[in-house]
Amino acid sequence: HYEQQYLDLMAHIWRNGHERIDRTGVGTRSVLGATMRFSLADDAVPLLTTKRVFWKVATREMLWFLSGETNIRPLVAQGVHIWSDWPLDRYRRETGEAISMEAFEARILADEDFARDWGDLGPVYGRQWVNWPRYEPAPEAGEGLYRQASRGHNQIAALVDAIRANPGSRRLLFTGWNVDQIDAMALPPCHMTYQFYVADGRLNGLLFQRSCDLGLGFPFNIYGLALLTRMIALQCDLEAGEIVWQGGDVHLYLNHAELVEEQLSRRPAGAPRLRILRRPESIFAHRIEDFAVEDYEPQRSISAPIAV
Ligand code: UFP
Repeated sequence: HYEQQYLDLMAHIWRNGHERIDRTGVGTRSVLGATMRFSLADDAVPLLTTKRVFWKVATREMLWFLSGETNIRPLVAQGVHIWSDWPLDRYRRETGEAISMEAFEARILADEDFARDWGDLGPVYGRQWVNWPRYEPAPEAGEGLYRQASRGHNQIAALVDAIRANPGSRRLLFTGWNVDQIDAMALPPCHMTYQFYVADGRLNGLLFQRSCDLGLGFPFNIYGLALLTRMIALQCDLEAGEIVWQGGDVHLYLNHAELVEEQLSRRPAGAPRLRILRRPESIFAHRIEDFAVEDYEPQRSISAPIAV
Protein backbone atom coordinates (compact mmCIF):
# COMPACT_ATOMS: atom_id res chain seq x y z
CA HIS A 1 0.00 0.00 0.00
CA TYR A 2 1.29 3.48 -0.89
CA GLU A 3 0.93 4.64 2.71
CA GLN A 4 3.34 2.03 4.11
CA GLN A 5 6.37 4.20 3.26
CA TYR A 6 4.90 6.93 5.47
CA LEU A 7 4.27 4.58 8.39
CA ASP A 8 7.76 3.09 8.02
CA LEU A 9 9.35 6.55 8.09
CA MET A 10 7.27 7.46 11.14
CA ALA A 11 8.42 4.30 12.97
CA HIS A 12 12.04 4.89 11.96
CA ILE A 13 12.10 8.50 13.18
CA TRP A 14 10.32 7.68 16.44
CA ARG A 15 12.87 4.94 17.19
CA ASN A 16 16.07 6.31 15.70
CA GLY A 17 15.65 10.08 15.17
CA HIS A 18 18.02 12.56 16.78
CA GLU A 19 16.37 14.11 19.80
CA ARG A 20 16.72 17.87 19.59
CA ILE A 21 15.29 20.98 21.11
CA ASP A 22 13.59 22.89 18.30
CA ARG A 23 12.48 26.50 17.83
CA THR A 24 9.09 25.87 19.47
CA GLY A 25 10.66 24.46 22.64
CA VAL A 26 8.53 21.29 22.38
CA GLY A 27 11.40 19.07 21.22
CA THR A 28 11.48 16.63 18.29
CA ARG A 29 13.04 13.45 17.03
CA SER A 30 14.27 14.14 13.54
CA VAL A 31 16.31 12.93 10.57
CA LEU A 32 17.84 14.81 7.66
CA GLY A 33 16.64 13.78 4.21
CA ALA A 34 13.83 11.42 3.24
CA THR A 35 12.08 10.62 -0.05
CA MET A 36 8.64 9.18 -0.80
CA ARG A 37 6.95 8.55 -4.17
CA PHE A 38 3.26 8.23 -4.97
CA SER A 39 1.41 7.45 -8.19
CA LEU A 40 -1.30 9.82 -9.41
CA ALA A 41 -2.34 7.52 -12.28
CA ASP A 42 -6.09 6.97 -12.77
CA ASP A 43 -6.87 9.82 -10.36
CA ALA A 44 -5.12 8.09 -7.43
CA VAL A 45 -4.46 10.50 -4.56
CA PRO A 46 -2.14 9.80 -1.60
CA LEU A 47 -4.56 10.66 1.18
CA LEU A 48 -3.66 8.80 4.35
CA THR A 49 -6.14 6.05 5.17
CA THR A 50 -4.93 5.32 8.73
CA LYS A 51 -6.50 8.60 9.82
CA ARG A 52 -8.90 11.09 8.29
CA VAL A 53 -7.22 13.91 6.38
CA PHE A 54 -9.42 16.94 5.87
CA TRP A 55 -8.77 17.24 2.15
CA LYS A 56 -11.39 19.94 1.61
CA VAL A 57 -9.62 22.20 4.11
CA ALA A 58 -6.34 21.56 2.28
CA THR A 59 -8.05 22.32 -1.04
CA ARG A 60 -9.44 25.61 0.26
CA GLU A 61 -5.95 26.48 1.49
CA MET A 62 -4.49 25.71 -1.97
CA LEU A 63 -7.07 27.98 -3.67
CA TRP A 64 -6.19 30.66 -1.10
CA PHE A 65 -2.49 30.33 -2.00
CA LEU A 66 -3.33 30.64 -5.70
CA SER A 67 -5.41 33.76 -5.05
CA GLY A 68 -2.29 35.48 -3.69
CA GLU A 69 -3.98 36.17 -0.34
CA THR A 70 -1.94 36.31 2.87
CA ASN A 71 -4.70 37.36 5.27
CA ILE A 72 -6.53 34.68 7.27
CA ARG A 73 -9.88 36.44 6.84
CA PRO A 74 -11.07 34.58 3.71
CA LEU A 75 -10.02 31.28 5.28
CA VAL A 76 -11.84 31.98 8.54
CA ALA A 77 -14.91 32.99 6.51
CA GLN A 78 -14.86 29.45 5.06
CA GLY A 79 -14.45 27.83 8.47
CA VAL A 80 -10.74 27.09 7.93
CA HIS A 81 -8.74 27.63 11.10
CA ILE A 82 -5.32 26.20 10.20
CA TRP A 83 -3.55 29.55 9.93
CA SER A 84 -5.23 31.30 12.87
CA ASP A 85 -2.75 30.26 15.57
CA TRP A 86 0.00 32.57 14.36
CA PRO A 87 -1.99 35.85 14.21
CA LEU A 88 -3.68 34.98 17.52
CA ASP A 89 -0.31 34.37 19.14
CA ARG A 90 0.99 37.70 17.86
CA TYR A 91 -2.13 39.55 19.02
CA ARG A 92 -1.85 38.13 22.53
CA ARG A 93 1.87 38.93 22.71
CA GLU A 94 1.57 42.48 21.46
CA THR A 95 -1.59 43.54 23.30
CA GLY A 96 -1.34 41.37 26.41
CA GLU A 97 -5.06 40.64 25.99
CA ALA A 98 -6.14 37.09 26.96
CA ILE A 99 -8.53 36.66 24.04
CA SER A 100 -9.91 33.24 23.05
CA MET A 101 -9.47 31.84 19.54
CA GLU A 102 -13.25 32.04 19.00
CA ALA A 103 -13.42 35.71 19.98
CA PHE A 104 -10.35 36.55 17.90
CA GLU A 105 -11.72 34.88 14.77
CA ALA A 106 -15.11 36.52 15.31
CA ARG A 107 -13.42 39.94 15.34
CA ILE A 108 -11.43 39.09 12.21
CA LEU A 109 -14.73 38.39 10.44
CA ALA A 110 -16.71 41.30 11.87
CA ASP A 111 -14.14 44.08 11.61
CA GLU A 112 -12.29 44.70 8.36
CA ASP A 113 -9.80 47.12 9.91
CA PHE A 114 -9.02 44.67 12.69
CA ALA A 115 -8.47 41.94 10.09
CA ARG A 116 -6.10 44.20 8.14
CA ASP A 117 -4.07 45.01 11.27
CA TRP A 118 -4.04 41.56 12.90
CA GLY A 119 -5.05 38.94 10.31
CA ASP A 120 -2.16 39.24 7.90
CA LEU A 121 0.61 36.65 7.91
CA GLY A 122 3.13 38.75 6.02
CA PRO A 123 4.41 37.81 2.54
CA VAL A 124 3.83 34.05 2.90
CA TYR A 125 3.16 31.47 0.17
CA GLY A 126 0.45 33.22 -1.85
CA ARG A 127 2.40 36.46 -2.14
CA GLN A 128 5.52 34.71 -3.38
CA TRP A 129 3.76 32.24 -5.68
CA VAL A 130 1.75 34.70 -7.72
CA ASN A 131 3.14 38.15 -6.87
CA TRP A 132 6.84 37.80 -5.99
CA PRO A 133 8.04 41.39 -5.56
CA ARG A 134 9.69 42.79 -8.63
CA TYR A 135 11.77 45.96 -8.84
CA GLU A 136 12.17 48.50 -11.62
CA PRO A 137 14.51 51.46 -12.10
CA ALA A 138 13.33 54.69 -10.46
CA PRO A 139 15.47 57.36 -12.15
CA GLU A 140 13.38 60.14 -10.60
CA ALA A 141 14.56 58.95 -7.17
CA GLY A 142 18.19 59.00 -8.20
CA GLU A 143 20.81 57.29 -10.30
CA GLY A 144 20.85 53.50 -9.81
CA LEU A 145 17.80 53.43 -7.52
CA TYR A 146 14.89 51.01 -7.86
CA ARG A 147 11.29 50.96 -6.66
CA GLN A 148 8.91 48.05 -6.20
CA ALA A 149 6.80 47.48 -9.33
CA SER A 150 3.02 47.48 -8.91
CA ARG A 151 2.76 43.86 -10.13
CA GLY A 152 5.24 41.18 -9.14
CA HIS A 153 6.15 37.91 -10.83
CA ASN A 154 3.36 35.35 -11.16
CA GLN A 155 5.44 32.20 -10.83
CA ILE A 156 2.46 29.88 -11.29
CA ALA A 157 1.23 31.49 -14.52
CA ALA A 158 4.80 31.50 -15.84
CA LEU A 159 5.18 27.83 -14.89
CA VAL A 160 2.01 26.78 -16.73
CA ASP A 161 3.16 28.72 -19.81
CA ALA A 162 6.63 27.19 -19.62
CA ILE A 163 5.32 23.61 -19.35
CA ARG A 164 3.10 24.18 -22.39
CA ALA A 165 5.88 25.80 -24.44
CA ASN A 166 8.85 23.71 -23.39
CA PRO A 167 7.90 20.50 -21.58
CA GLY A 168 11.47 19.15 -21.70
CA SER A 169 12.80 22.09 -19.73
CA ARG A 170 14.80 21.47 -16.55
CA ARG A 171 13.73 24.86 -15.22
CA LEU A 172 10.09 24.09 -14.50
CA LEU A 173 9.97 25.20 -10.90
CA PHE A 174 8.78 27.80 -8.47
CA THR A 175 9.71 28.65 -4.90
CA GLY A 176 8.32 30.48 -1.91
CA TRP A 177 11.76 31.01 -0.38
CA ASN A 178 12.19 34.73 -0.91
CA VAL A 179 15.36 35.43 1.07
CA ASP A 180 14.62 39.15 1.17
CA GLN A 181 11.27 38.65 2.92
CA ILE A 182 11.75 35.66 5.23
CA ASP A 183 11.87 37.85 8.34
CA ALA A 184 8.51 39.45 7.52
CA MET A 185 6.66 36.11 7.27
CA ALA A 186 4.67 34.58 10.14
CA LEU A 187 6.23 31.27 9.10
CA PRO A 188 8.94 30.86 6.45
CA PRO A 189 7.75 28.42 3.77
CA CYS A 190 8.04 24.76 4.74
CA HIS A 191 6.89 23.31 1.40
CA MET A 192 9.24 25.67 -0.31
CA THR A 193 10.23 24.50 -3.80
CA TYR A 194 8.21 22.64 -6.43
CA GLN A 195 9.65 21.21 -9.63
CA PHE A 196 7.82 19.64 -12.56
CA TYR A 197 8.90 17.15 -15.19
CA VAL A 198 7.13 15.91 -18.29
CA ALA A 199 7.76 12.46 -19.75
CA ASP A 200 5.58 10.19 -21.92
CA GLY A 201 2.76 12.72 -21.88
CA ARG A 202 2.63 12.75 -18.11
CA LEU A 203 3.33 15.54 -15.68
CA ASN A 204 5.30 14.57 -12.58
CA GLY A 205 5.77 16.84 -9.59
CA LEU A 206 8.47 17.06 -6.95
CA LEU A 207 8.41 18.99 -3.70
CA PHE A 208 11.35 19.92 -1.53
CA GLN A 209 10.05 20.53 1.98
CA ARG A 210 12.77 21.98 4.22
CA SER A 211 10.97 21.21 7.47
CA CYS A 212 8.26 18.62 7.98
CA ASP A 213 6.06 17.90 10.98
CA LEU A 214 5.49 14.31 9.91
CA GLY A 215 2.45 13.82 12.13
CA LEU A 216 0.41 16.92 11.33
CA GLY A 217 2.04 18.69 8.37
CA PHE A 218 2.91 15.89 5.97
CA PRO A 219 -0.62 14.50 5.43
CA PHE A 220 -1.66 17.97 4.22
CA ASN A 221 1.50 18.74 2.30
CA ILE A 222 1.49 15.52 0.26
CA TYR A 223 -2.14 16.07 -0.68
CA GLY A 224 -1.26 19.64 -1.68
CA LEU A 225 1.51 18.39 -3.96
CA ALA A 226 -0.87 15.91 -5.58
CA LEU A 227 -3.61 18.51 -6.00
CA LEU A 228 -1.31 21.11 -7.50
CA THR A 229 0.24 18.60 -9.91
CA ARG A 230 -3.26 17.57 -11.04
CA MET A 231 -4.39 21.17 -11.50
CA ILE A 232 -1.31 22.06 -13.55
CA ALA A 233 -1.59 18.87 -15.63
CA LEU A 234 -5.20 19.75 -16.45
CA GLN A 235 -4.20 23.19 -17.70
CA CYS A 236 -1.39 21.70 -19.80
CA ASP A 237 -3.45 18.85 -21.35
CA LEU A 238 -1.26 16.25 -19.68
CA GLU A 239 -2.03 13.21 -17.58
CA ALA A 240 -0.61 13.24 -14.08
CA GLY A 241 2.16 10.69 -13.49
CA GLU A 242 3.75 10.51 -10.06
CA ILE A 243 4.84 12.81 -7.29
CA VAL A 244 8.12 12.74 -5.43
CA TRP A 245 8.36 14.18 -1.95
CA GLN A 246 11.70 15.16 -0.48
CA GLY A 247 11.98 16.21 3.13
CA GLY A 248 14.87 18.13 4.69
CA ASP A 249 14.45 18.14 8.49
CA VAL A 250 11.73 15.50 8.94
CA HIS A 251 10.56 15.30 12.52
CA LEU A 252 8.06 14.06 15.05
CA TYR A 253 7.23 16.26 18.03
CA LEU A 254 7.86 14.63 21.39
CA ASN A 255 4.28 15.43 22.47
CA HIS A 256 2.94 13.34 19.55
CA ALA A 257 3.55 9.97 21.27
CA GLU A 258 -0.14 9.08 21.30
CA LEU A 259 -0.56 9.96 17.64
CA VAL A 260 2.47 7.87 16.67
CA GLU A 261 1.47 4.84 18.71
CA GLU A 262 -2.14 4.94 17.58
CA GLN A 263 -1.29 5.45 13.93
CA LEU A 264 1.37 2.73 13.84
CA SER A 265 -1.15 0.28 15.28
CA ARG A 266 -3.41 0.79 12.24
CA ARG A 267 -3.17 -0.86 8.80
CA PRO A 268 -3.61 1.23 5.63
CA ALA A 269 -6.35 0.14 3.22
CA GLY A 270 -8.21 1.50 0.23
CA ALA A 271 -7.49 3.54 -2.88
CA PRO A 272 -9.04 7.02 -2.82
CA ARG A 273 -9.47 9.01 -6.06
CA LEU A 274 -9.40 12.73 -6.65
CA ARG A 275 -11.77 13.92 -9.38
CA ILE A 276 -11.49 17.36 -10.91
CA LEU A 277 -14.96 18.05 -12.25
CA ARG A 278 -14.36 21.15 -14.32
CA ARG A 279 -11.56 22.66 -16.35
CA PRO A 280 -11.66 26.42 -15.86
CA GLU A 281 -10.05 28.85 -18.30
CA SER A 282 -7.10 29.28 -15.95
CA ILE A 283 -5.64 27.59 -12.90
CA PHE A 284 -6.68 30.64 -10.88
CA ALA A 285 -10.39 30.24 -11.65
CA HIS A 286 -11.03 27.02 -9.73
CA ARG A 287 -13.77 26.83 -7.11
CA ILE A 288 -14.06 24.39 -4.23
CA GLU A 289 -16.97 22.66 -6.01
CA ASP A 290 -14.57 21.58 -8.77
CA PHE A 291 -13.04 18.91 -6.53
CA ALA A 292 -14.38 15.60 -5.27
CA VAL A 293 -12.72 12.71 -3.46
CA GLU A 294 -14.18 9.24 -3.97
CA ASP A 295 -13.57 5.88 -2.33
CA TYR A 296 -12.09 7.53 0.75
CA GLU A 297 -13.00 5.60 3.88
CA PRO A 298 -10.26 6.44 6.37
CA GLN A 299 -10.01 5.36 9.97
CA ARG A 300 -11.05 8.01 12.45
CA SER A 301 -9.04 11.22 12.81
CA ILE A 302 -6.31 11.53 15.45
CA SER A 303 -5.84 14.86 17.17
CA ALA A 304 -2.49 16.12 18.42
CA PRO A 305 -1.17 19.50 19.62
CA ILE A 306 0.30 21.79 16.96
CA ALA A 307 3.62 23.52 17.74
CA VAL A 308 3.42 27.24 16.95
N1 UFP B 1 5.00 22.60 9.00
C1 UFP B 1 4.82 21.56 8.14
N2 UFP B 1 4.13 21.79 6.99
C2 UFP B 1 3.61 23.01 6.68
C3 UFP B 1 3.79 24.07 7.58
C4 UFP B 1 4.47 23.83 8.72
O1 UFP B 1 5.25 20.43 8.37
O2 UFP B 1 2.99 23.16 5.63
F1 UFP B 1 3.33 25.28 7.30
C5 UFP B 1 5.73 22.40 10.29
C6 UFP B 1 7.18 22.03 10.16
C7 UFP B 1 7.74 22.53 11.48
C8 UFP B 1 6.98 23.81 11.72
O3 UFP B 1 7.40 21.60 12.52
O4 UFP B 1 5.73 23.63 11.03
C9 UFP B 1 7.69 25.02 11.16
O5 UFP B 1 8.73 25.39 12.03
P1 UFP B 1 10.17 25.87 11.47
O6 UFP B 1 9.93 27.11 10.65
O7 UFP B 1 10.96 26.14 12.72
O8 UFP B 1 10.73 24.75 10.65
